[in-house]
Amino acid sequence: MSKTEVIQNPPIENKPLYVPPLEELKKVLGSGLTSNFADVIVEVVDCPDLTQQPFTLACKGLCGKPRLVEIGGVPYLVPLVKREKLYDLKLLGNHAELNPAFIIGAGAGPWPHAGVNCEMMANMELENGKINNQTRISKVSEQDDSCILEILPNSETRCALLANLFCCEGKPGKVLKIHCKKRTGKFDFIASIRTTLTKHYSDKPVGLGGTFLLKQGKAKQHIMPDFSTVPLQSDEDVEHWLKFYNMSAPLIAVGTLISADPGLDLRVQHFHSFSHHGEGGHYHIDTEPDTVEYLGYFSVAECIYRIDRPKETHMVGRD
Ligand SMILES: *[C@@H]1O[C@H](CO)[C@@H](O)[C@H](O)[C@H]1NC(C)=O
Ligand SMILES: CC(=O)N[C@H]1CO[C@H](CO)[C@@H](O)[C@@H]1O
Ligand SMILES: [Zn+2]
Repeated sequence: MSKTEVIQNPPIENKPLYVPPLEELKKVLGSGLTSNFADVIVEVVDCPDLTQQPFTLACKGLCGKPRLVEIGGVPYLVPLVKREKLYDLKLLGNHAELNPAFIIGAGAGPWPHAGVNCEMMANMELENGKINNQTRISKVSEQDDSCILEILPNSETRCALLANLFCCEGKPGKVLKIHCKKRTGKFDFIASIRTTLTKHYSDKPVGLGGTFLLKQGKAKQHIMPDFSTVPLQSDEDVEHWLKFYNMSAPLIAVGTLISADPGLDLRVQHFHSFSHHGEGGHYHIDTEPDTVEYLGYFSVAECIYRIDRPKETHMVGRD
């Protein structure tokens, strides 16, 4: 029998991250990203009101105690699902010591709500127990394999198995604005930011969280179908099991990246995107590099909370 109670007191580890000045990041990324994009503009700006179009997030800004939170991990999904790994993002305000808490990012959605395994694009605000939930889930249609995107009700704040979240107080403030057009290299938008940071800061962990808009073009994205009943043993098994789509701009992506793993068994980048035209899923890369355009806003996280880290781990399925 599968249990559907959430884990109330998961083990939590906490580590500080390296926080370079925004002006330094502007220089490092402004030059580094040109190896992957033809047009690159990186600026330090006041965060625009992200509740407005085109971002439509639950809070205005990415500032105030910025932090990364990674929950669980792929080892709870692969080779076989551990259904008891169910978490409540409502408890995250306490776990990550934030109130109010703006929570955005990528994870596995609440299968007890959806009836099946699903993707989650977390996008919510918690304040004194009050919830403004704009979180989406996407799942694979059992009729025709098409994408079904839904907004979760305020009463549903659970997620399952794994999540990479950026949390802060949702306040205005200075952020990094990254605007790139025309991809000339092999890296996706987030991998090009991450690898640029790794090259410059080597083993000092720099963590960014926030949002980006795929303004133009399409993106290769996946949605997890319902849990596999046969064990998934390799990256190839996982690829065959996942459903892939070419999803259209505009896509609004939320998630996190980190330049180096400070010994916490992390997923180093993870973004999910949603839209207002019924599509959403796990972002891999744009598919029309000549015309692609990205606009992102990011904050630098001061620390990372690692919640319920898997004891038995592996590197399968982390792409
Ligand atoms: C997505 O588009 C690419 C060409 O840009 C094509 O090769 C690929 O098969 C498409 N994938 C899906 C899942 O439709
Ligand atoms: C689907 C749903 O319940 N959405 C709600 C999310 O929260 C806002 C603000 O509390 C409500 O207006 C939405 O109806
Ligand atoms: Zn994902």
